[in-house]
Amino acid sequence: MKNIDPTTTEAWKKLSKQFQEIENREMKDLFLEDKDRAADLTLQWKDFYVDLSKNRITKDIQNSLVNLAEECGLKEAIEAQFGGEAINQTENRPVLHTALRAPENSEFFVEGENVIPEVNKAKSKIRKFSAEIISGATKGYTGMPFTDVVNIGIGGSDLGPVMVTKALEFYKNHLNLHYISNVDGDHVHEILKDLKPETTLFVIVSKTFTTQETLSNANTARDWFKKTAPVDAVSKHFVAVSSNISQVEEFGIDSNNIFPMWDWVGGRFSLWSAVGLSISLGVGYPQFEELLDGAHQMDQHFKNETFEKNIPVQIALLSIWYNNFFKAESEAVIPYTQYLQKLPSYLQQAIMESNGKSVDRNGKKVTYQTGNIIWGEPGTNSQHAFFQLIHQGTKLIPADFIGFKHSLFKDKDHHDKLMANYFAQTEALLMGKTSDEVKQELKDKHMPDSEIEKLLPFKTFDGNKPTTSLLLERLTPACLGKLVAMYEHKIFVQGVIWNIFSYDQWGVELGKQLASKILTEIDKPGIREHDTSTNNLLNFYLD
Ligand code: G6Q
Repeated sequence: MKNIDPTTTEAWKKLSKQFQEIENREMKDLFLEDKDRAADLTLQWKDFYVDLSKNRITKDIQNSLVNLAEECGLKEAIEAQFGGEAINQTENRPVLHTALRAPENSEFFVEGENVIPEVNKAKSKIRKFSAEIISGATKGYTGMPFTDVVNIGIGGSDLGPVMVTKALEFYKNHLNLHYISNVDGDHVHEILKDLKPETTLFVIVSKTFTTQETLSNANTARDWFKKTAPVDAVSKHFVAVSSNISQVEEFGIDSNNIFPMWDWVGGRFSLWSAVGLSISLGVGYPQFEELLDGAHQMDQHFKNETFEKNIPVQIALLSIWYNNFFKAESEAVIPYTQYLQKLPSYLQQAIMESNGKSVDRNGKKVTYQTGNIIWGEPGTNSQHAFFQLIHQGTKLIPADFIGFKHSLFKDKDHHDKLMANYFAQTEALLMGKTSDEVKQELKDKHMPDSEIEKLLPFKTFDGNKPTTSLLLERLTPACLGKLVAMYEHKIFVQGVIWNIFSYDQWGVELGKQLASKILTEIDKPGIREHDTSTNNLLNFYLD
Protein backbone atom coordinates (compact mmCIF):
# COMPACT_ATOMS: atom_id res chain seq x y z
CA MET A 1 0.00 0.00 0.00
CA LYS A 2 1.17 3.52 -0.72
CA ASN A 3 1.46 5.59 2.44
CA ILE A 4 0.93 9.09 1.16
CA ASP A 5 -0.56 12.13 2.79
CA PRO A 6 -3.60 12.72 0.54
CA THR A 7 -3.33 16.49 0.97
CA THR A 8 0.00 16.45 -0.89
CA THR A 9 -1.46 14.97 -4.07
CA GLU A 10 -2.11 16.90 -7.27
CA ALA A 11 -5.74 15.80 -7.14
CA TRP A 12 -6.18 17.30 -3.67
CA LYS A 13 -4.82 20.63 -4.88
CA LYS A 14 -7.22 20.60 -7.80
CA LEU A 15 -10.11 19.62 -5.53
CA SER A 16 -9.33 22.57 -3.24
CA LYS A 17 -9.79 24.90 -6.23
CA GLN A 18 -12.91 23.10 -7.35
CA PHE A 19 -14.29 23.38 -3.86
CA GLN A 20 -13.94 27.17 -3.96
CA GLU A 21 -15.75 27.22 -7.27
CA ILE A 22 -18.66 25.11 -6.11
CA GLU A 23 -18.92 26.12 -2.47
CA ASN A 24 -21.50 28.81 -3.13
CA ARG A 25 -23.20 27.23 -6.07
CA GLU A 26 -26.71 25.87 -5.95
CA MET A 27 -27.27 22.30 -7.05
CA LYS A 28 -30.60 23.29 -8.55
CA ASP A 29 -28.71 25.58 -10.95
CA LEU A 30 -26.39 22.74 -11.88
CA PHE A 31 -29.45 20.70 -12.81
CA LEU A 32 -30.76 23.56 -14.95
CA GLU A 33 -27.42 23.98 -16.71
CA ASP A 34 -27.00 20.31 -17.50
CA LYS A 35 -30.04 18.34 -18.51
CA ASP A 36 -28.06 15.11 -18.44
CA ARG A 37 -26.82 15.64 -14.89
CA ALA A 38 -29.13 13.13 -13.22
CA ALA A 39 -28.40 10.41 -15.76
CA ASP A 40 -24.67 11.12 -15.84
CA LEU A 41 -24.36 10.94 -12.11
CA THR A 42 -26.39 7.78 -11.63
CA LEU A 43 -24.88 4.33 -11.30
CA GLN A 44 -26.91 1.27 -12.17
CA TRP A 45 -25.72 -2.20 -11.28
CA LYS A 46 -27.87 -5.32 -10.89
CA ASP A 47 -30.72 -4.40 -8.50
CA PHE A 48 -29.02 -1.15 -7.40
CA TYR A 49 -29.92 2.30 -8.72
CA VAL A 50 -27.63 4.84 -7.08
CA ASP A 51 -28.35 8.46 -7.84
CA LEU A 52 -25.42 10.71 -6.90
CA SER A 53 -26.72 13.75 -8.73
CA LYS A 54 -28.19 15.46 -5.66
CA ASN A 55 -24.65 15.92 -4.38
CA ARG A 56 -22.57 19.07 -4.55
CA ILE A 57 -20.33 17.81 -7.30
CA THR A 58 -19.87 18.07 -11.03
CA LYS A 59 -18.50 15.50 -13.45
CA ASP A 60 -15.14 17.33 -13.23
CA ILE A 61 -15.10 17.06 -9.45
CA GLN A 62 -15.99 13.40 -9.72
CA ASN A 63 -13.01 12.93 -12.04
CA SER A 64 -10.68 14.70 -9.61
CA LEU A 65 -11.92 12.49 -6.80
CA VAL A 66 -11.16 9.44 -8.91
CA ASN A 67 -7.69 10.89 -9.57
CA LEU A 68 -7.26 11.24 -5.82
CA ALA A 69 -8.06 7.56 -5.36
CA GLU A 70 -5.58 6.67 -8.08
CA GLU A 71 -2.82 8.85 -6.70
CA CYS A 72 -3.33 7.31 -3.27
CA GLY A 73 -2.87 3.84 -4.73
CA LEU A 74 -6.39 2.51 -4.30
CA LYS A 75 -6.03 -0.05 -7.08
CA GLU A 76 -2.92 -1.56 -5.48
CA ALA A 77 -4.56 -1.45 -2.06
CA ILE A 78 -7.58 -3.40 -3.31
CA GLU A 79 -5.26 -5.99 -4.81
CA ALA A 80 -3.29 -6.19 -1.58
CA GLN A 81 -6.45 -6.72 0.45
CA PHE A 82 -7.95 -9.41 -1.78
CA GLY A 83 -4.49 -10.94 -2.21
CA GLY A 84 -4.22 -11.70 1.50
CA GLU A 85 -1.37 -9.29 2.30
CA ALA A 86 -1.14 -8.36 5.96
CA ILE A 87 -2.64 -4.90 5.35
CA ASN A 88 -3.72 -4.71 9.00
CA GLN A 89 -0.11 -3.91 9.76
CA THR A 90 -0.43 -2.94 13.42
CA GLU A 91 -1.80 -6.41 14.16
CA ASN A 92 0.14 -8.06 11.34
CA ARG A 93 -2.96 -9.68 9.84
CA PRO A 94 -4.52 -10.02 6.43
CA VAL A 95 -8.10 -8.79 6.03
CA LEU A 96 -10.12 -11.40 4.24
CA HIS A 97 -13.78 -11.21 5.15
CA THR A 98 -14.26 -11.35 1.38
CA ALA A 99 -13.03 -14.98 1.46
CA LEU A 100 -15.99 -15.91 3.68
CA ARG A 101 -18.46 -15.17 0.92
CA ALA A 102 -16.47 -16.40 -2.04
CA PRO A 103 -17.63 -19.43 -4.05
CA GLU A 104 -16.50 -22.87 -2.90
CA ASN A 105 -13.84 -23.25 -5.55
CA SER A 106 -12.14 -19.88 -4.96
CA GLU A 107 -8.63 -19.35 -3.75
CA PHE A 108 -7.65 -16.91 -1.01
CA PHE A 109 -4.16 -17.28 0.35
CA VAL A 110 -2.91 -16.52 3.84
CA GLU A 111 0.81 -17.09 4.18
CA GLY A 112 0.79 -19.33 1.13
CA GLU A 113 -2.15 -21.46 2.22
CA ASN A 114 -5.57 -21.39 0.57
CA VAL A 115 -8.10 -20.72 3.35
CA ILE A 116 -11.17 -21.61 1.31
CA PRO A 117 -11.24 -25.33 2.26
CA GLU A 118 -11.37 -24.28 5.94
CA VAL A 119 -14.14 -21.79 5.17
CA ASN A 120 -16.09 -24.47 3.27
CA LYS A 121 -15.73 -26.84 6.20
CA ALA A 122 -17.11 -24.21 8.58
CA LYS A 123 -19.99 -23.49 6.21
CA SER A 124 -20.94 -27.19 6.07
CA LYS A 125 -20.94 -27.27 9.84
CA ILE A 126 -23.19 -24.19 10.03
CA ARG A 127 -25.51 -25.68 7.37
CA LYS A 128 -25.84 -29.04 9.14
CA PHE A 129 -26.20 -27.57 12.61
CA SER A 130 -28.80 -25.00 11.54
CA ALA A 131 -30.86 -27.60 9.68
CA GLU A 132 -30.88 -29.96 12.66
CA ILE A 133 -31.88 -27.29 15.17
CA ILE A 134 -34.55 -25.78 12.90
CA SER A 135 -36.09 -29.15 12.03
CA GLY A 136 -36.04 -30.27 15.65
CA ALA A 137 -33.85 -33.28 14.83
CA THR A 138 -31.42 -32.08 17.49
CA LYS A 139 -33.26 -31.76 20.75
CA GLY A 140 -32.63 -30.33 24.19
CA TYR A 141 -31.79 -32.47 27.23
CA THR A 142 -35.42 -33.34 27.98
CA GLY A 143 -36.08 -34.43 24.40
CA MET A 144 -37.94 -31.29 23.45
CA PRO A 145 -37.00 -29.31 20.31
CA PHE A 146 -35.34 -25.92 20.74
CA THR A 147 -37.60 -22.89 20.61
CA ASP A 148 -35.19 -20.10 21.58
CA VAL A 149 -31.66 -19.17 20.58
CA VAL A 150 -29.63 -16.73 22.68
CA ASN A 151 -26.57 -15.14 21.09
CA ILE A 152 -24.11 -13.92 23.72
CA GLY A 153 -21.45 -11.61 22.30
CA ILE A 154 -20.59 -7.93 22.06
CA GLY A 155 -19.32 -5.43 19.46
CA GLY A 156 -18.51 -7.26 16.26
CA SER A 157 -19.80 -10.48 17.80
CA ASP A 158 -23.24 -8.93 18.25
CA LEU A 159 -24.00 -5.92 16.06
CA GLY A 160 -23.76 -7.64 12.67
CA PRO A 161 -25.94 -10.62 13.62
CA VAL A 162 -28.47 -8.34 15.37
CA MET A 163 -28.69 -6.01 12.39
CA VAL A 164 -29.08 -8.81 9.84
CA THR A 165 -31.55 -10.76 11.94
CA LYS A 166 -33.73 -7.66 12.20
CA ALA A 167 -33.27 -6.89 8.50
CA LEU A 168 -34.32 -10.42 7.48
CA GLU A 169 -37.18 -10.77 9.94
CA PHE A 170 -39.57 -11.32 7.06
CA TYR A 171 -37.75 -14.57 6.22
CA LYS A 172 -37.60 -15.83 9.79
CA ASN A 173 -38.62 -19.28 10.97
CA HIS A 174 -40.18 -20.33 14.28
CA LEU A 175 -37.02 -19.95 16.41
CA ASN A 176 -37.04 -16.94 18.72
CA LEU A 177 -33.71 -15.12 18.64
CA HIS A 178 -32.34 -13.10 21.55
CA TYR A 179 -29.14 -11.12 21.83
CA ILE A 180 -27.31 -10.47 25.08
CA SER A 181 -24.38 -8.10 24.79
CA ASN A 182 -24.14 -5.60 27.64
CA VAL A 183 -22.40 -6.63 30.85
CA ASP A 184 -25.32 -4.94 32.58
CA GLY A 185 -26.85 -7.76 34.62
CA ASP A 186 -30.28 -6.32 33.96
CA HIS A 187 -29.81 -7.13 30.27
CA VAL A 188 -29.05 -10.82 30.74
CA HIS A 189 -31.61 -11.36 33.52
CA GLU A 190 -34.32 -9.54 31.60
CA ILE A 191 -33.84 -11.96 28.71
CA LEU A 192 -33.40 -15.12 30.78
CA LYS A 193 -36.50 -14.50 32.86
CA ASP A 194 -38.87 -15.59 30.09
CA LEU A 195 -36.85 -18.55 28.81
CA LYS A 196 -37.07 -22.23 29.57
CA PRO A 197 -33.68 -23.98 29.98
CA GLU A 198 -34.89 -27.19 28.32
CA THR A 199 -35.74 -25.44 25.03
CA THR A 200 -33.02 -22.78 24.92
CA LEU A 201 -29.81 -22.92 22.91
CA PHE A 202 -26.95 -20.56 23.80
CA VAL A 203 -24.46 -19.43 21.17
CA ILE A 204 -21.44 -17.83 22.82
CA VAL A 205 -19.67 -15.70 20.25
CA SER A 206 -16.25 -14.35 21.09
CA LYS A 207 -13.28 -14.40 18.78
CA THR A 208 -10.86 -14.05 21.68
CA PHE A 209 -13.02 -15.71 24.33
CA THR A 210 -11.51 -13.29 26.83
CA THR A 211 -14.03 -10.46 26.56
CA GLN A 212 -15.29 -9.60 30.03
CA GLU A 213 -18.85 -8.81 29.00
CA THR A 214 -19.33 -11.99 27.01
CA LEU A 215 -17.72 -14.30 29.54
CA SER A 216 -19.71 -12.78 32.43
CA ASN A 217 -22.94 -13.17 30.52
CA ALA A 218 -22.03 -16.71 29.44
CA ASN A 219 -21.25 -17.68 33.04
CA THR A 220 -24.52 -16.18 34.26
CA ALA A 221 -26.44 -18.03 31.55
CA ARG A 222 -24.70 -21.32 32.42
CA ASP A 223 -25.42 -20.86 36.15
CA TRP A 224 -29.07 -20.12 35.35
CA PHE A 225 -29.19 -23.20 33.12
CA LYS A 226 -27.60 -25.48 35.71
CA LYS A 227 -30.13 -24.47 38.34
CA THR A 228 -32.63 -26.79 36.71
CA ALA A 229 -30.67 -28.81 34.18
CA PRO A 230 -28.16 -31.59 34.85
CA VAL A 231 -24.50 -30.60 34.44
CA ASP A 232 -23.90 -32.87 31.45
CA ALA A 233 -26.72 -31.09 29.58
CA VAL A 234 -24.51 -28.00 29.19
CA SER A 235 -22.77 -29.52 26.18
CA LYS A 236 -26.14 -29.94 24.40
CA HIS A 237 -27.31 -26.40 25.08
CA PHE A 238 -24.13 -24.32 24.72
CA VAL A 239 -22.15 -23.86 21.52
CA ALA A 240 -19.39 -21.36 20.81
CA VAL A 241 -17.92 -19.40 17.94
CA SER A 242 -14.30 -18.57 18.67
CA SER A 243 -10.68 -18.84 17.63
CA ASN A 244 -9.62 -19.60 21.20
CA ILE A 245 -10.37 -23.32 21.41
CA SER A 246 -8.66 -24.03 24.74
CA GLN A 247 -10.59 -21.28 26.57
CA VAL A 248 -13.88 -22.48 25.08
CA GLU A 249 -13.20 -26.04 26.21
CA GLU A 250 -12.30 -24.79 29.66
CA PHE A 251 -15.72 -23.12 29.79
CA GLY A 252 -17.25 -26.56 29.32
CA ILE A 253 -18.27 -26.53 25.69
CA ASP A 254 -17.87 -29.74 23.73
CA SER A 255 -15.14 -29.47 21.09
CA ASN A 256 -17.66 -30.66 18.46
CA ASN A 257 -19.76 -27.63 19.29
CA ILE A 258 -17.08 -25.06 18.52
CA PHE A 259 -17.37 -23.08 15.31
CA PRO A 260 -14.18 -21.45 14.06
CA MET A 261 -13.10 -17.83 13.73
CA TRP A 262 -9.88 -16.70 12.16
CA ASP A 263 -7.36 -13.96 12.79
CA TRP A 264 -7.78 -12.73 9.26
CA VAL A 265 -11.41 -11.73 9.92
CA GLY A 266 -11.97 -8.60 11.97
CA GLY A 267 -14.78 -8.69 14.54
CA ARG A 268 -16.85 -5.99 12.86
CA PHE A 269 -16.52 -7.72 9.49
CA SER A 270 -17.34 -11.19 10.79
CA LEU A 271 -21.09 -11.62 10.36
CA TRP A 272 -20.31 -13.63 7.21
CA SER A 273 -18.50 -16.28 9.26
CA ALA A 274 -19.87 -18.58 11.96
CA VAL A 275 -20.39 -15.36 13.95
CA GLY A 276 -23.53 -15.26 11.82
CA LEU A 277 -24.67 -18.64 13.16
CA SER A 278 -27.70 -17.04 14.82
CA ILE A 279 -28.67 -15.57 11.42
CA SER A 280 -28.49 -18.99 9.83
CA LEU A 281 -30.52 -20.46 12.69
CA GLY A 282 -33.12 -17.71 12.39
CA VAL A 283 -33.65 -17.68 8.64
CA GLY A 284 -32.17 -21.00 7.57
CA TYR A 285 -28.84 -21.72 5.90
CA PRO A 286 -30.05 -21.24 2.28
CA GLN A 287 -31.00 -17.63 3.07
CA PHE A 288 -27.70 -17.12 4.91
CA GLU A 289 -25.90 -18.35 1.82
CA GLU A 290 -27.89 -15.92 -0.33
CA LEU A 291 -26.71 -13.13 1.94
CA LEU A 292 -23.12 -14.26 1.42
CA ASP A 293 -23.64 -14.51 -2.30
CA GLY A 294 -24.99 -10.96 -2.48
CA ALA A 295 -21.92 -9.72 -0.63
CA HIS A 296 -19.69 -11.67 -3.00
CA GLN A 297 -21.34 -10.02 -5.99
CA MET A 298 -20.56 -6.63 -4.48
CA ASP A 299 -16.97 -7.77 -3.84
CA GLN A 300 -16.61 -8.60 -7.52
CA HIS A 301 -18.09 -5.28 -8.54
CA PHE A 302 -15.75 -3.43 -6.17
CA LYS A 303 -12.70 -5.36 -7.28
CA ASN A 304 -13.28 -5.26 -11.02
CA GLU A 305 -15.33 -2.19 -11.91
CA THR A 306 -13.64 1.05 -12.97
CA PHE A 307 -13.58 3.68 -10.23
CA GLU A 308 -15.95 5.87 -12.27
CA LYS A 309 -18.70 3.24 -12.15
CA ASN A 310 -17.75 1.64 -8.85
CA ILE A 311 -20.51 2.16 -6.27
CA PRO A 312 -18.46 1.74 -3.05
CA VAL A 313 -15.64 3.85 -4.51
CA GLN A 314 -17.98 6.63 -5.54
CA ILE A 315 -19.84 6.84 -2.25
CA ALA A 316 -16.52 6.77 -0.36
CA LEU A 317 -15.14 9.61 -2.47
CA LEU A 318 -18.24 11.70 -1.90
CA SER A 319 -17.88 11.18 1.80
CA ILE A 320 -14.25 12.38 1.63
CA TRP A 321 -15.36 15.38 -0.41
CA TYR A 322 -17.80 16.47 2.30
CA ASN A 323 -15.61 15.53 5.24
CA ASN A 324 -12.41 17.15 4.05
CA PHE A 325 -13.52 20.01 1.85
CA PHE A 326 -16.96 21.02 3.11
CA LYS A 327 -15.87 20.09 6.67
CA ALA A 328 -19.08 18.14 7.24
CA GLU A 329 -18.99 16.65 10.73
CA SER A 330 -21.36 13.78 10.26
CA GLU A 331 -23.34 11.71 7.79
CA ALA A 332 -26.84 10.35 8.12
CA VAL A 333 -28.08 6.98 6.90
CA ILE A 334 -31.84 6.92 6.47
CA PRO A 335 -33.33 3.59 5.42
CA TYR A 336 -36.90 3.76 4.20
CA THR A 337 -37.75 0.36 5.62
CA GLN A 338 -38.34 -0.55 9.21
CA TYR A 339 -36.37 -3.76 8.70
CA LEU A 340 -33.13 -1.78 8.45
CA GLN A 341 -33.65 -0.07 11.78
CA LYS A 342 -30.37 -1.44 13.11
CA LEU A 343 -28.31 -0.52 10.06
CA PRO A 344 -27.20 2.89 11.40
CA SER A 345 -25.95 1.49 14.70
CA TYR A 346 -24.22 -1.37 12.88
CA LEU A 347 -22.55 1.18 10.60
CA GLN A 348 -21.56 3.29 13.56
CA GLN A 349 -19.30 0.50 14.70
CA ALA A 350 -18.12 -0.52 11.24
CA ILE A 351 -17.31 3.02 10.14
CA MET A 352 -16.32 4.78 13.35
CA GLU A 353 -14.25 1.94 14.79
CA SER A 354 -12.47 1.46 11.48
CA ASN A 355 -11.73 5.02 10.50
CA GLY A 356 -11.75 6.80 13.85
CA LYS A 357 -7.97 7.17 13.70
CA SER A 358 -5.66 10.17 13.95
CA VAL A 359 -2.29 8.60 13.21
CA ASP A 360 -1.39 7.86 9.61
CA ARG A 361 0.20 4.73 8.21
CA ASN A 362 3.63 6.29 8.70
CA GLY A 363 2.96 6.68 12.42
CA LYS A 364 2.49 10.46 12.17
CA LYS A 365 -0.43 12.54 13.44
CA VAL A 366 -2.70 13.39 10.55
CA THR A 367 -3.27 17.04 9.70
CA TYR A 368 -6.69 16.51 8.16
CA GLN A 369 -10.04 15.11 9.22
CA THR A 370 -10.62 11.34 9.08
CA GLY A 371 -13.50 9.14 10.33
CA ASN A 372 -17.05 10.29 9.83
CA ILE A 373 -19.65 10.37 12.54
CA ILE A 374 -22.58 8.21 11.44
CA TRP A 375 -26.11 8.34 12.66
CA GLY A 376 -29.60 7.71 11.45
CA GLU A 377 -32.99 6.12 11.92
CA PRO A 378 -35.55 4.75 9.53
CA GLY A 379 -37.66 7.14 7.49
CA THR A 380 -40.40 8.23 7.96
CA ASN A 381 -39.94 8.19 11.76
CA SER A 382 -36.82 10.32 11.50
CA GLN A 383 -38.73 12.96 9.51
CA HIS A 384 -40.85 13.52 12.60
CA ALA A 385 -37.75 13.76 14.75
CA PHE A 386 -34.37 15.10 13.63
CA PHE A 387 -35.01 16.07 10.01
CA GLN A 388 -35.67 19.63 11.14
CA LEU A 389 -31.94 20.03 11.76
CA ILE A 390 -31.02 18.61 8.37
CA HIS A 391 -33.44 20.99 6.63
CA GLN A 392 -32.87 24.20 8.56
CA GLY A 393 -29.98 23.69 10.98
CA THR A 394 -26.53 25.20 10.61
CA LYS A 395 -24.71 21.97 9.84
CA LEU A 396 -24.17 20.29 6.52
CA ILE A 397 -25.25 16.66 6.82
CA PRO A 398 -24.90 14.53 3.70
CA ALA A 399 -27.43 11.73 3.88
CA ASP A 400 -27.88 8.34 2.25
CA PHE A 401 -31.52 7.61 1.51
CA ILE A 402 -32.05 3.88 1.11
CA GLY A 403 -35.37 2.91 -0.45
CA PHE A 404 -36.87 -0.14 -2.13
CA LYS A 405 -39.01 -0.46 -5.24
CA HIS A 406 -41.04 -3.23 -3.63
CA SER A 407 -42.10 -3.86 -0.07
CA LEU A 408 -42.12 -7.37 1.32
CA PHE A 409 -45.77 -7.62 2.37
CA LYS A 410 -46.71 -5.97 -0.96
CA ASP A 411 -49.04 -3.44 0.66
CA LYS A 412 -49.01 -0.95 -2.20
CA ASP A 413 -50.93 1.73 -0.35
CA HIS A 414 -48.40 1.86 2.49
CA HIS A 415 -45.40 1.48 0.24
CA ASP A 416 -46.44 4.32 -2.06
CA LYS A 417 -46.90 6.57 0.95
CA LEU A 418 -43.52 5.55 2.35
CA MET A 419 -41.74 6.11 -0.94
CA ALA A 420 -43.56 9.38 -1.60
CA ASN A 421 -41.80 10.60 1.54
CA TYR A 422 -38.48 9.19 0.34
CA PHE A 423 -38.70 11.10 -2.94
CA ALA A 424 -40.19 14.25 -1.44
CA GLN A 425 -37.52 14.62 1.20
CA THR A 426 -34.52 14.42 -1.13
CA GLU A 427 -36.27 16.80 -3.52
CA ALA A 428 -36.98 19.28 -0.72
CA LEU A 429 -33.43 19.03 0.57
CA LEU A 430 -32.21 19.83 -2.93
CA MET A 431 -34.66 22.55 -3.88
CA GLY A 432 -35.44 24.17 -0.56
CA LYS A 433 -38.30 26.68 -0.55
CA THR A 434 -37.72 30.23 -1.72
CA SER A 435 -39.27 33.25 -0.02
CA ASP A 436 -41.39 33.81 -3.12
CA GLU A 437 -42.80 30.32 -2.84
CA VAL A 438 -43.50 30.78 0.84
CA LYS A 439 -45.17 34.15 0.18
CA GLN A 440 -47.42 32.67 -2.46
CA GLU A 441 -48.34 29.75 -0.26
CA LEU A 442 -49.32 32.03 2.61
CA LYS A 443 -51.16 34.45 0.34
CA ASP A 444 -53.21 31.54 -0.95
CA LYS A 445 -54.18 30.90 2.65
CA HIS A 446 -55.32 34.54 2.89
CA MET A 447 -52.74 35.51 5.48
CA PRO A 448 -52.33 39.28 5.88
CA ASP A 449 -49.12 40.72 4.34
CA SER A 450 -47.78 41.95 7.67
CA GLU A 451 -48.02 38.42 9.10
CA ILE A 452 -46.43 36.96 5.98
CA GLU A 453 -43.43 39.29 6.30
CA LYS A 454 -42.93 38.22 9.91
CA LEU A 455 -43.05 34.52 9.15
CA LEU A 456 -41.08 34.58 5.93
CA PRO A 457 -37.54 33.96 7.25
CA PHE A 458 -38.67 31.04 9.36
CA LYS A 459 -40.59 29.27 6.65
CA THR A 460 -37.90 29.63 4.00
CA PHE A 461 -35.64 26.67 3.25
CA ASP A 462 -32.19 27.15 1.73
CA GLY A 463 -32.07 23.69 0.15
CA ASN A 464 -28.78 22.67 -1.48
CA LYS A 465 -28.45 19.84 1.08
CA PRO A 466 -26.70 16.81 -0.38
CA THR A 467 -28.30 13.39 -0.53
CA THR A 468 -27.50 10.11 -2.24
CA SER A 469 -30.51 8.04 -3.24
CA LEU A 470 -30.03 4.30 -3.20
CA LEU A 471 -33.10 2.77 -4.78
CA LEU A 472 -32.93 -1.00 -4.55
CA GLU A 473 -35.27 -3.64 -5.90
CA ARG A 474 -36.41 -5.55 -2.81
CA LEU A 475 -34.97 -6.35 0.60
CA THR A 476 -33.86 -9.93 -0.07
CA PRO A 477 -30.95 -11.60 1.72
CA ALA A 478 -28.82 -11.12 -1.41
CA CYS A 479 -29.71 -7.45 -1.68
CA LEU A 480 -28.83 -6.95 1.98
CA GLY A 481 -25.51 -8.71 1.44
CA LYS A 482 -24.70 -6.32 -1.40
CA LEU A 483 -25.67 -3.28 0.66
CA VAL A 484 -23.59 -4.23 3.70
CA ALA A 485 -20.60 -5.15 1.56
CA MET A 486 -20.95 -1.81 -0.22
CA TYR A 487 -20.50 0.01 3.08
CA GLU A 488 -17.61 -2.28 4.08
CA HIS A 489 -15.75 -1.35 0.91
CA LYS A 490 -16.60 2.31 1.39
CA ILE A 491 -14.79 2.12 4.74
CA PHE A 492 -11.73 0.55 3.14
CA VAL A 493 -11.52 3.11 0.34
CA GLN A 494 -11.68 5.97 2.80
CA GLY A 495 -9.04 4.43 5.04
CA VAL A 496 -6.71 3.96 2.06
CA ILE A 497 -7.08 7.59 0.99
CA TRP A 498 -6.82 9.00 4.51
CA ASN A 499 -3.64 6.94 4.88
CA ILE A 500 -4.82 5.29 8.09
CA PHE A 501 -5.15 1.70 9.26
CA SER A 502 -8.85 0.83 9.14
CA TYR A 503 -8.65 -2.65 10.57
CA ASP A 504 -7.25 -2.21 14.07
CA GLN A 505 -9.15 -0.89 17.11
CA TRP A 506 -6.80 0.14 19.89
CA GLY A 507 -9.48 2.34 21.43
CA VAL A 508 -11.63 -0.74 22.01
CA GLU A 509 -8.67 -2.62 23.49
CA LEU A 510 -8.04 0.29 25.86
CA GLY A 511 -11.62 0.10 27.14
CA LYS A 512 -11.15 -3.61 27.84
CA GLN A 513 -8.07 -2.91 30.03
CA LEU A 514 -9.39 0.11 31.90
CA ALA A 515 -12.48 -1.45 33.39
CA SER A 516 -10.62 -4.55 34.60
CA LYS A 517 -8.23 -2.36 36.58
CA ILE A 518 -10.99 -0.42 38.34
CA LEU A 519 -12.95 -3.63 38.98
CA THR A 520 -10.11 -4.97 41.12
CA GLU A 521 -10.26 -1.79 43.22
CA ILE A 522 -14.00 -1.68 43.69
CA ASP A 523 -14.03 -4.02 46.65
CA LYS A 524 -10.97 -2.50 48.27
CA PRO A 525 -11.70 0.47 50.51
CA GLY A 526 -9.12 3.19 51.04
CA ILE A 527 -6.63 4.93 48.84
CA ARG A 528 -7.57 5.44 45.23
CA GLU A 529 -5.02 6.64 42.76
CA HIS A 530 -7.12 8.22 40.07
CA ASP A 531 -7.86 11.83 39.33
CA THR A 532 -9.95 13.39 42.09
CA SER A 533 -13.11 13.34 40.01
CA THR A 534 -12.85 9.58 39.47
CA ASN A 535 -11.88 9.00 43.10
CA ASN A 536 -14.93 10.94 44.28
CA LEU A 537 -17.24 9.11 41.91
CA LEU A 538 -15.90 5.75 43.09
CA ASN A 539 -16.30 6.73 46.71
CA PHE A 540 -19.84 7.95 46.11
CA TYR A 541 -20.71 4.71 44.29
CA LEU A 542 -19.32 2.58 47.10
CA ASP A 543 -20.79 4.62 49.92
C1 G6Q B 1 -14.57 -5.41 16.26
C2 G6Q B 1 -13.93 -5.20 17.53
C3 G6Q B 1 -14.80 -5.47 18.73
C4 G6Q B 1 -14.96 -6.95 19.05
C5 G6Q B 1 -15.57 -7.09 20.45
C6 G6Q B 1 -15.79 -8.52 20.84
O1 G6Q B 1 -14.02 -5.29 15.20
O2 G6Q B 1 -12.74 -5.87 17.58
O3 G6Q B 1 -16.06 -4.87 18.63
O4 G6Q B 1 -15.75 -7.58 18.10
O5 G6Q B 1 -14.73 -6.44 21.37
O6 G6Q B 1 -14.61 -9.24 20.82
P1 G6Q B 1 -14.62 -10.80 20.94
O7 G6Q B 1 -15.32 -11.37 19.77
O8 G6Q B 1 -13.18 -11.21 21.00
O9 G6Q B 1 -15.35 -11.13 22.23
